[in-house]
Amino acid sequence: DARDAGGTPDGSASEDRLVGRGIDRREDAELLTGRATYTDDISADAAHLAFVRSAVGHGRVESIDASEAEEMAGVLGVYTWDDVDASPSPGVLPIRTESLDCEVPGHPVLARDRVRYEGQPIAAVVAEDRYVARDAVEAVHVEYGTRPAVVDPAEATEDGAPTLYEGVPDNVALDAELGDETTTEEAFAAADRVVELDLVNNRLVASALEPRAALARYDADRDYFTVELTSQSPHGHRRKLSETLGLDEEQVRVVVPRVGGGFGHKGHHHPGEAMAAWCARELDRSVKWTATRSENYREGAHARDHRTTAAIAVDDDGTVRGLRVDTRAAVGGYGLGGGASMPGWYGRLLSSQYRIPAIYCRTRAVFTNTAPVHSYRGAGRPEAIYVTERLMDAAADELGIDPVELRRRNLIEPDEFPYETAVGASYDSGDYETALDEALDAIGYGEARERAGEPGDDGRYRGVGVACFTESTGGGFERGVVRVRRDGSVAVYAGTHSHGQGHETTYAQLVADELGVPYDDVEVAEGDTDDTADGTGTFGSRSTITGGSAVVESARDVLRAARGVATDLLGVDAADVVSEGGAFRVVGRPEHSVSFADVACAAAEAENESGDESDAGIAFEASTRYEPDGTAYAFGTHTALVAVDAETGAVEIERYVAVDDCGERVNPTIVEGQVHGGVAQGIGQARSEGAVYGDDGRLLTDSMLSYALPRASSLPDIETRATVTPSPRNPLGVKGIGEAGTIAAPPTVVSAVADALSSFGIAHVDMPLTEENVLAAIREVDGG
Ligand code: MCN
Repeated sequence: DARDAGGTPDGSASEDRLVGRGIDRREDAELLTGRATYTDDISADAAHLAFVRSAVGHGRVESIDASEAEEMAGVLGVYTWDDVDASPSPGVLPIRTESLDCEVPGHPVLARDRVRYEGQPIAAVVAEDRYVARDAVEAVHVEYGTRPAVVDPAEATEDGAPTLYEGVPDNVALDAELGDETTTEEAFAAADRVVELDLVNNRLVASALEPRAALARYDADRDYFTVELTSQSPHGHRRKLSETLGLDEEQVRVVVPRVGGGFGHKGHHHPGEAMAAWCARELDRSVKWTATRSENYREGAHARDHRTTAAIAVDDDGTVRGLRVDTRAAVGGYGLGGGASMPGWYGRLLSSQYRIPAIYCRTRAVFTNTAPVHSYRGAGRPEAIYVTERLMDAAADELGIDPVELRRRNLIEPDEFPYETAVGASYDSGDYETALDEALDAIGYGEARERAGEPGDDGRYRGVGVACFTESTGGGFERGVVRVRRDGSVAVYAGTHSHGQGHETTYAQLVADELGVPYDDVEVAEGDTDDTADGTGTFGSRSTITGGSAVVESARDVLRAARGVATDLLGVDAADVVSEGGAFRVVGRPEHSVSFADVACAAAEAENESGDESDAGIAFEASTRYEPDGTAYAFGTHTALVAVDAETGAVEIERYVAVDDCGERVNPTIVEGQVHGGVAQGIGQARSEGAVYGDDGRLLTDSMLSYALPRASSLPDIETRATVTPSPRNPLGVKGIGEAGTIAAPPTVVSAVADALSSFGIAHVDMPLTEENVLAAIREVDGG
């Protein structure tokens, strides 16, 4: 049992509990040795789907000539919108257009007559194998009436900008407000100083190891689809697929095998999945689609891409009086959840860790001739924290107050929780100053501050950066099922779906503790819509809070039922029975006991006698639909030391310290791994990543040669520490951790680089901090 071996108790775990131990992830052996089955590994004698994609960023499709492709040996079909239109399927991806301020027709699975981003699917080709399919794609000839494109969300709202939809002259899909404009104006008028910043939050694309893929099978007799695909949300995908295909959800089963990373973009519904299913029905044959790496970059979905003008109102003593934020965020050619849900996930986090009495945020979600924008690890929260933290540094600079001191003066205090922010967030719990001090202590802030802004012996300028953050985690409902078989083994099912997070390990820790059974007796399965009646999925660092609590509640129900059976078997009063160490014992008579497995066997026998065959072999089962009692707000402080070469613009991160608080930690090693991954991605955004479009809407960064992921050599050792402030809003006291690193790292690194360049009079440099961009910033203040 992992209680005796393999675990590395970190001091917070009690002797016999698994929760709190850094047990090795049980899924890793399979993942690391290449034995895991991913969607593309399943062949099922499938035909292959590939797409003819728009070669232009904006235009009309004048003609499509597929005759040459149709004649090619091995080609089974070439389809355009007219074919989809003539079928019973609506063929339009459900992208919550109803939540937008304007009427737009939605994202057709194949272009109707207009293309609004380079890479938009125009025709679908199905062939016997993937090579023939790709050759046939090359043989389809499309003529375009090219239109001027607009790719920058700020430019898209200016007069005279090209428009994507006739009925939306300013390209604004959604114009939303949060906070109180009048109070904020009053706060600004009364403040000693106002500091303003223009900020760019660069456009990112998830670079998961596994590109998106789908394998659809169709059973004509039952009019029933089974779709295996790469998803973070099996039930979400079932709902969206059924809407796109015009089916009842009962006609679709979604099965999600191993997923090689998601980072947000596998929660989004892409044309490829829907068309694989549509073609499977059309051809009465299994059809598989696997995106190439370039296709992944072309229609991502993408994320971030904000242009923001923000201001902070402060008094000379460092008291923050207000924030004013005006953001234009790209949603791409077709309005999507990521853009449209921005006021909630973005604006609502702007108060960060601070007591800010007045905040006003205007957010415009803007159509641009770019790939659909959805979410990327953090989804709105990194953008918000970036704004607030950059403003804190700018205000400190203006006031001549140490940036840490300015933050400290405005922190919400531990006894102020629950705390309502000016943008309507209700923070559950926090001890911000302790985490801040831990970070400062770890990095040696005092000494670092003394060296900051000055060239060292090697001629490079040192800087220290700090960012404090909060993060909304959890939300919505989740389903958790616990089933005990007659041999006492336990199967756990949840509506979430791990795509790298380690749920198989952490859910097993939770359930084994509740039931008091050996860890190895608990199996965890996710990803089959047949296993749980409903479910929400894995995103927004919600799984532990919602899925973890759901399986724990079910385990508690199971334990109650088992205790009843044990009481009967032991022939004593219920009050005299305790469960411990995988057995039920009579109080005061420890030798008088019955094992969990014997109880399960007895319960299964009784079930058999009742004659219900569907339950054969099942001793106990409980299913819980759990919804937390409000959002849990994780938090922390990250800090970094950098060295900047002012001759070349090269940035080196010399040290990086992350102090995170995600409440009780189920598995501190997994938590640490999540922080490492998130920080690596956050550093990627800060230093090198960015999807770049030409003015004509052509994507210039369509491969890993041009989209610069961080490499091991550009990452520092990531030092992690933790504080533990439980959340009162769920039974586990947990908060999420999956996205903390991507939220904290960008402002931390930019803060450190700006600090290093302070003697040049530089207060801010936009991401990514490539050598080119850093040099340009130095040259600009140097007067060229
Ligand atoms: N955990 C814990 N104690 C806590 C909180 C979490 O032990 N207090 C553990 C959990 O049990 C789980 C892991 O840490 O095994 C992450 O849990 P949680 O914070 O609840 O987040 P989710 O499982 O919901 O994961 C979502 C989050 C998001 S939104 C993205 S994007 C993301 C991420 O997780 N994408 C990832 N981490 C990723 N990690 C990998 N390897 N690959 C991705 O695509």
